[in-house]
Amino acid sequence: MSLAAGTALHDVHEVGRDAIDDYRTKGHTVLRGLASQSEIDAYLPAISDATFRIRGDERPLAERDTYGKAFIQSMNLWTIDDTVRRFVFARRFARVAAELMGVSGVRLYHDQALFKEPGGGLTPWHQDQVYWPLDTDNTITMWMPLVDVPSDVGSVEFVSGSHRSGDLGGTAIGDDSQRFFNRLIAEQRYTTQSYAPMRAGDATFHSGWTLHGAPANETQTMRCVMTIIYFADGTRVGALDNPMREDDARQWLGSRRTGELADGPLNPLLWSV
Ligand SMILES: O=C(O)CCC(=O)C(=O)O
Repeated sequence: MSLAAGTALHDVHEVGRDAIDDYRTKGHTVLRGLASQSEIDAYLPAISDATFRIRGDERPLAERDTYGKAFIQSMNLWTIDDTVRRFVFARRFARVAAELMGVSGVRLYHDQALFKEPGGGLTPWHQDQVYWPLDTDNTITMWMPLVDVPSDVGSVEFVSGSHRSGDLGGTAIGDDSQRFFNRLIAEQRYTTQSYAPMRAGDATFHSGWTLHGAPANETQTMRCVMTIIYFADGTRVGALDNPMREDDARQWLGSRRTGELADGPLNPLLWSV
């Protein structure tokens, strides 16, 4: 498919000081209008098509576990579709990620579509970096809805300041992590924040250690979201100290081992000064 002119997503989107301060203090922030409606219109069909082409679990919602009910999760769509590749390789987005973290370059960890179905369940509380064998705190996810997300559709809720504590000791995403972190949030009197309602093309950014989850989708509309995960250029592979990290190193880091540079064939440099 050929894309209309003006949809290259390589221009500069200025990141205000407030967003940078917010990100560093709270571990999350929002940039409204990072992509325009016409840009979203140009990319949504390809992202949606690729998402369903490699979708894993096709069982009805009622037969899935809590994690399976949370969303349809399809990863590294850029490797199967050239249009999606242009979206994921957008210098506009990668530069924002670098500016928020305060680093001079970012590499791709992986992309993932997260489509919360009508009636889809909550996304249990979790910390992403439990899964990521990256020896840095400079990891960040851009979470961009491709459709408008009213408050009852299940937008991400972030636990402010939780990124500063590193690994909070929870387990992999699921019922146990939901229980564990619900208790921790109450005990520590953490503040949570959601940016709902969101428009298509708005984007939140959260750090790899920021605790987050999302409510269920109580509407009849699919919550189509695309995410891109970046890490600072120069990062080395960290400890492969749980099966998820072993798995991730194999899938996303070209089987690099602890101490080696995280610069596998699936980790292109997407922006540098
Ligand atoms: O989209 C969701 O419901 C959760 C998003 C999430 O966990 C993430 O982007 O890391």
